[in-house]
Amino acid sequence: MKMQNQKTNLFKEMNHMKKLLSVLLTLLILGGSCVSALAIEPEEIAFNNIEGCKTLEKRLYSIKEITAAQLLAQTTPASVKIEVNGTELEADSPVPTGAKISLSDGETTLDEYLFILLGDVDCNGRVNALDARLALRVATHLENDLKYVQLLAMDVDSDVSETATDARSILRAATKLENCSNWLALATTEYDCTSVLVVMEKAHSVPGRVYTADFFDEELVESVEDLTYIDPAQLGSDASITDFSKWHQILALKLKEPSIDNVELLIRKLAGRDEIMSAGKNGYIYTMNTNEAGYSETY
Ligand SMILES: [Ca+2]
Ligand SMILES: [Ca+2]
Repeated sequence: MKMQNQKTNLFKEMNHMKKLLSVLLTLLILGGSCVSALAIEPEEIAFNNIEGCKTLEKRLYSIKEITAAQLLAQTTPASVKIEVNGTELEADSPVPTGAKISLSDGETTLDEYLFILLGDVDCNGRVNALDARLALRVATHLENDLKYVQLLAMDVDSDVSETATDARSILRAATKLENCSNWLALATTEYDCTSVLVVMEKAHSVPGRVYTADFFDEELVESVEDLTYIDPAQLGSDASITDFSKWHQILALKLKEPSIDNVELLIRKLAGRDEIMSAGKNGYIYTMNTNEAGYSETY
């Protein structure tokens, strides 16, 4: 009996030691990851201190032509690699739209950023008249075969569409007529990316009409919220509401997986739809020129 008790005590003791050991190990592991996180926190890397450069999520936007050496010299403390199509960029080469910037601690990759030189549509690291010409061809649908990153470089007013307005701005910037600092501010403005705002065409704007996610895009959209819902009891009491010829239904499409990439993908997918007058980023302030009903259509 005494032996049994001793054994039990020994087991208890061993279990206690095991628990202590596992706690110590956990602390060591946690401590280790804290140390490494502190030492090489990507957010502390000074991209945003580079004049004319700013990040939004994993994109590094620039409005200044910058060489690989200049970018490397100003990016500390992590070690940085700048690649274009898998080849490391020469030090004196201008960093083009589409370059991949990898940050590492010398061994493992910590983070990757996509470089976008706003206005550099042809991806050569310079903004000039050739970019404006290409942009105009895209805006007029003469050119449809651009990579996604080229669209990001062309959309200098950040409305998620590539238009003649963008092309004209790029031409003005290329000829030094336009100060493009607002491009950077627009491109890197953080916004609520949980939903996309949609303004329906009048013919598809019916008070109380319920739209479902699959009407828009069942892969990206989770649910639809009608921001213009009108209480049926109010109908008939207010002439401005019942005059449906001047009425647009405004919807918020909630995304299944909120991200700036998914917001932009959905807006681009909706762009060609006849039922939709416009689709835009949620929370963006923009004004439409369809103010026929006499109310301010500023959101
Ligand atoms: Ca260019
Ligand atoms: Ca645009």
